[in-house]
Amino acid sequence: MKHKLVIANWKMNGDFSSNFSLLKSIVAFADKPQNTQIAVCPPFVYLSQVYDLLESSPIALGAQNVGFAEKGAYTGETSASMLQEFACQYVLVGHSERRTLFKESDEHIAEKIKLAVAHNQTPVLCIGETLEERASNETQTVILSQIKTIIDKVGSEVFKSVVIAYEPIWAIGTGQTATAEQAQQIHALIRAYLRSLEPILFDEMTILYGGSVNENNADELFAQNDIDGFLVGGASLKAASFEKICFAG
Ligand code: G2H
Repeated sequence: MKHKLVIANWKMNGDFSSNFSLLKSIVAFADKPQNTQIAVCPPFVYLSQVYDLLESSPIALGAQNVGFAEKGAYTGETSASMLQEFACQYVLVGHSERRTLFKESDEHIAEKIKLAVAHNQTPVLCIGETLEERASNETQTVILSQIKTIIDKVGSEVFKSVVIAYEPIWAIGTGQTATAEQAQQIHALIRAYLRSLEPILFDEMTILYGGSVNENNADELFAQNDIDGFLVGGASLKAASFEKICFAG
């Protein structure tokens, strides 16, 4: 049975009360799905609450973002060393919402990855193509160039610690999921490309799928050879849906 990683990306949702109920449900089933690591990425202000509630559970804590500098005058930012104090194990970087809405550049993404790795966190690098790029047959070029750009900036030794999340932008929060075949095709492409670059260092890299994953499509997606798990947004806010996704396969 292949190992599975399922990361809940709560985005800008939640409050003390709903976080409490949701986590209570997740903690109750978290040790049951076999070979599965579950992680939860709440908004920053709830890291402390979630850290306390996850104590002694097998669920890992993650952050939705991290600052691109170690410390200093960066109003509104949170550093990798601060996240380390909450034992954050995963950090999302380069999510399309951050690239698009907050103009996050490849330079910043690379710095975030370096800092996260230096603080023992696993960066989850999100990549994906737009609908227009897919329509004009540019998906492969776009995806591979997003990966190569970051490898060139951080170096292979750092990049080997990255988890990749393939999230076609047209499938994010739209209810329109890539078919299992479409997702597998890109995951296989990514894996082959990584192995061609660094056969040993990149051999075991984890590649997640994200974009409208739900309780109905998770089984078929996870059955694909090169899909190692999921980055889940909307469906991670509903305990019953998230549970089925964690048990997928
Ligand atoms: C993609 C995904 C999680 P959703 O952004 O990162 O969100 O599952 O709501 O499409």
